[in-house]
Amino acid sequence: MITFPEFVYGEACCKSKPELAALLNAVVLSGKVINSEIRRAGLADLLGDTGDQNVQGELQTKMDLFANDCLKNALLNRRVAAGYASEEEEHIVLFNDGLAESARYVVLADPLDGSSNIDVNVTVGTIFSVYERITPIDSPVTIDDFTQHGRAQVAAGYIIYGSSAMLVYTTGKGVHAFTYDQSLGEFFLCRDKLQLPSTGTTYSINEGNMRNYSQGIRNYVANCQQENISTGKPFSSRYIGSLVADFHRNLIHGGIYLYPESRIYNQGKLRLMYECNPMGFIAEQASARATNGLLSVLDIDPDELHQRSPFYVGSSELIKKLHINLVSML
Ligand code: P6P
Repeated sequence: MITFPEFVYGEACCKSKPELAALLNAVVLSGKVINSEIRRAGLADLLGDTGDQNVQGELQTKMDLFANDCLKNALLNRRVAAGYASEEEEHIVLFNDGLAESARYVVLADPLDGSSNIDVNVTVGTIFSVYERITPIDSPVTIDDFTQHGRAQVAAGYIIYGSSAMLVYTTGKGVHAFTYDQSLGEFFLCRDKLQLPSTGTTYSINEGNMRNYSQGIRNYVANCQQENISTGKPFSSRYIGSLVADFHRNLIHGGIYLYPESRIYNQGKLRLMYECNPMGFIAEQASARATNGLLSVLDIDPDELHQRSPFYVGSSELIKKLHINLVSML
């Protein structure tokens, strides 16, 4: 029974970077608090919307704001990060008290991915991404610290608030999973060096938007619905409306998640810096793939903090077949 702190401080890369281990512990602490509030949201007047919109023009739920403040304050109060950016913050947040500016890392997050599902008790999650700042220590962070290539991430992960709460993360040395024991208030290691199966028979896409997708996407989905040569069965369609939940299922059983560009979202809906890149880092560390239909999302040159990207993530064989469909329609 290894706890998360024991595991992360024992990781080679964290032995040389204790501040990174401390930062990840702060993220996990906020996950424990968010988990607790989610499970009592209906009793704590935390369901529903705030009536405001975030920078994305999406309705902000009360839990979006709670999760964002929880994560931001956990990082600021421990001075383990020099700055923060998230789906719920229009601009980067500078932690500009003296001690925080000496921190080496910045954190980007989707504090509560899939939050529109909260009111109907469907799984949601916190997605986080960590970079070493590129601006001088002891100076205020700038946007350049937050728009680095996805390959520059030093850590990424998610906390999924499902039938059980789980933490999945990587620091570039494999993907490790922990299950939360509510009675002990601790995350315990349940799987290390997780590998996402190279193939699978599940696809996740919002089929209600099918008319808005490219012919290549429609051809790929049609192929999934045909009898699978090796299994003699068609794929199963599973779409939860929560990236973390769909990704986590595919991490365990194999499968593919697709959020293509469309007439509604001409650059795709998901945000590159705090949804695609962290999930892409985890995917590649688990021998899977995460692309925008052409190249790994980790190789996309970021232009701005909240930019969107088409996003395809999952089993390497399924992504390869998708690319064949997309290229054949160019
Ligand atoms: P749609 C949640 O808002 C999210 O970012 C992902 O978690 C989820 O997979 C997707 O958007 C759902 O979007 O347009 O299908 O409702």
